[in-house]
Amino acid sequence: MAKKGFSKKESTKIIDLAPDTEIGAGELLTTNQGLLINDDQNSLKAGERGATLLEDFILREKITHFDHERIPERIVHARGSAAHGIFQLYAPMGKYTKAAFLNDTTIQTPVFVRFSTVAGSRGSSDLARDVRGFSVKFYTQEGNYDLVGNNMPVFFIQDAVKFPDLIHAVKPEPHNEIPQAASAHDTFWDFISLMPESTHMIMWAMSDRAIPRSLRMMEGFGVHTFRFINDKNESFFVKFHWKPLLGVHSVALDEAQQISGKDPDFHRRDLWEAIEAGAFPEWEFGVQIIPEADEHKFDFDLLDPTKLVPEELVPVQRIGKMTLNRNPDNFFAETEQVAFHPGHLVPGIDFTNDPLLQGRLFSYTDTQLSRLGSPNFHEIPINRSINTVHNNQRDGHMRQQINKGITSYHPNTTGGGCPFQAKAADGGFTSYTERIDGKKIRGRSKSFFDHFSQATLFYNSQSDVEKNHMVNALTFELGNVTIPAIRERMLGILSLVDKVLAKRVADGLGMQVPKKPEQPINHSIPADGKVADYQPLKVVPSTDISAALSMANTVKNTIKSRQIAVLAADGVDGVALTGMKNKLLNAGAQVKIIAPHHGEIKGSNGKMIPVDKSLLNAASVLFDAVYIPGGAESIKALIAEPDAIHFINQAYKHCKAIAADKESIPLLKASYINEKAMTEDGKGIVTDGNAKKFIDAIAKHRFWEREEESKVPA
Ligand code: HDE
Repeated sequence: MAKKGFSKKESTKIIDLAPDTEIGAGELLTTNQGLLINDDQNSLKAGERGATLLEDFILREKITHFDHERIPERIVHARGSAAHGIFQLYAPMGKYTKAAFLNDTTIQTPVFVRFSTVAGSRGSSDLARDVRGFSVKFYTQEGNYDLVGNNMPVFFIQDAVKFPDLIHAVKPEPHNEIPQAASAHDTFWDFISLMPESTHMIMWAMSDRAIPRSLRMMEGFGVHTFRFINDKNESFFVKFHWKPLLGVHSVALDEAQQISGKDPDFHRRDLWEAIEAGAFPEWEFGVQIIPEADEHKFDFDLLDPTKLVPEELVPVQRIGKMTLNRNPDNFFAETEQVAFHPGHLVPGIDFTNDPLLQGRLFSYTDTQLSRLGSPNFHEIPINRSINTVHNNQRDGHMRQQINKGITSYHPNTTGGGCPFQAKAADGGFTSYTERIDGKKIRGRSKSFFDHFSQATLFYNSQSDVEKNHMVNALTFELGNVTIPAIRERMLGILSLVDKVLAKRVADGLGMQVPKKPEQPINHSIPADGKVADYQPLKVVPSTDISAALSMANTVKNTIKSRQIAVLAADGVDGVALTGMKNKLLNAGAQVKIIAPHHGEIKGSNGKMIPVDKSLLNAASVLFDAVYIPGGAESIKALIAEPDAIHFINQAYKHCKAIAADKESIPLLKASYINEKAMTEDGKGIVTDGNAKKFIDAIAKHRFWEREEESKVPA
């Protein structure tokens, strides 16, 4: 029987129950058979200096278990971090979907969310230029629903059959396994330059969206068009969105590269620490709903995963909020063993025929079998449904459930007919009765043939700064390509997106944009095979610019959970330091005192101030902003400290808010900060120690316009 729903209290209980905790933890050491162990320091030997005995079953058990500790990492999305939380609906969605968790505003649905990079291995850097996975498992009363999305709303390819090629091309090259977690190499760009359908996604991947400031500051997208079904069996197309309440923010490319060295766990740590500090990340759940009748009203195909639905055409309705409020207890048990699958559905949500989505529906269970090693992966605590599971599936590796009785088939009389099929009144999943008429073909609809107009829409929607960053990213990536013909082909493709973009990248590469771009091969061969139809179509999009595509228009009203560095040395103005620190803390930021050495520093008022990190352990790229309190002695010491100069200089180069007291201005000058920026308003440099101005500046995230003038030697 399906449970009726969960009160706030009950759902909390459920979160606490999963995963299983160690029983008797903290008591005496035992073997896996429960035998008490008296000596865990020495193996069993033939005499004090003798050989180890094969009969040492305690040693063998321990080492054997150790030998088998690793399971295969995910073939894609291997590097990930996750957290528990809850989802709460704002208003019932019964008009569109019968999904129970989207109809009851009184329940809190437990969720487990895993964020990931795609290309790198499990130990790779968080800051790689890459798409981020955004997978949400909703533990609903009707079974688990997985929304396995990304932080970009489109994808590289239109058909699942190309996925292994895409991934082979982006992964480290097979002869020398270089480069790790990077797309800046020959095979990736060779593939892309021959795949015009990837152009729109390439614009996203070369934008700053691919180097997020935090996993908490990313949007999420279901990518494919899905279906909602209501209790009258009416269907609506739906696109899913996650909108972060902290806004969508990124770091600078140079910064990302440096963070990869200074703290490759930057995103993982940031997520963990924010949750530990009670700064729970929040996203609103958004839907774009399109009536069935409007399926063909767009200048693109809703089934084409290389297209988005501009918010100007169909607004995003925010229907609920997800809050991540608990870190996992054990990385392996939860984050590593969680098994997502776009085919984990609940009644009221269904697929469309998007050919990329259709292929995914096969892949995920298949990969769980190889990674987790058994069809019983649903019994691992993190994967368990909170609704009771009853069926006639039996046995298999590591079966946990002990099924009682003699009945493992249906129909039966031996088990009284149980488990019964659910009757309509009980709920249950029914696929949408979509009408399908067609010939069996291997081909693609002509409505998938436009590969450039939304790439241009994305590019045109970016601010000037964002465009500059895309030019830099493309110049960097193609600069790492060693085969000139690949670069040239890519310049040809870029010229079909925007001529200026192509020219700027070409200038950076010291090349010419090809006068006649090599006609991109269109892999979308239509069923009728007419050669003239092979070429990409150029559609004029119904909107020139979409504001939602630019991060420049994101929320910039909070400094909650931002990391602020305070640079200080002995003799610092302790009163100013404490005053600013308290104001920043009150506004929700995290503040770290950084000094030339660990331990404590002595304030000018004689009070000792604890140091959080030394300049050796800290780095400017790990902070959002920097404050330099006055105190003549402290400033003198910091001016003589190259690491302090470098710290401020980098914060300036990366366009971060900087605040200094009047007395600290000589240190700013010594750090090569453009004096104009120090005096002009709106450049993010506060020189009078005013906390309010500083807080407003940090909330703006970055002063990218400083980039042009801040040619500094950091
Ligand atoms: Fe995945 N993808 N994918 N993918 N994907 C996997 O499943 C696959 C695609 C996405 O945090 C794998 O358990 C195919 C699009 C995320 O555990 C695998 C195709 C989108 C995650 C797989 C796609 C995604 C995965 C690897 C083309 C965005 C991480 C390990 C048809 C909508 C889930 C695993 C986690 C993981 C296959 C395309 C998102 C191999 C065949 C498009 C977020 O099954």
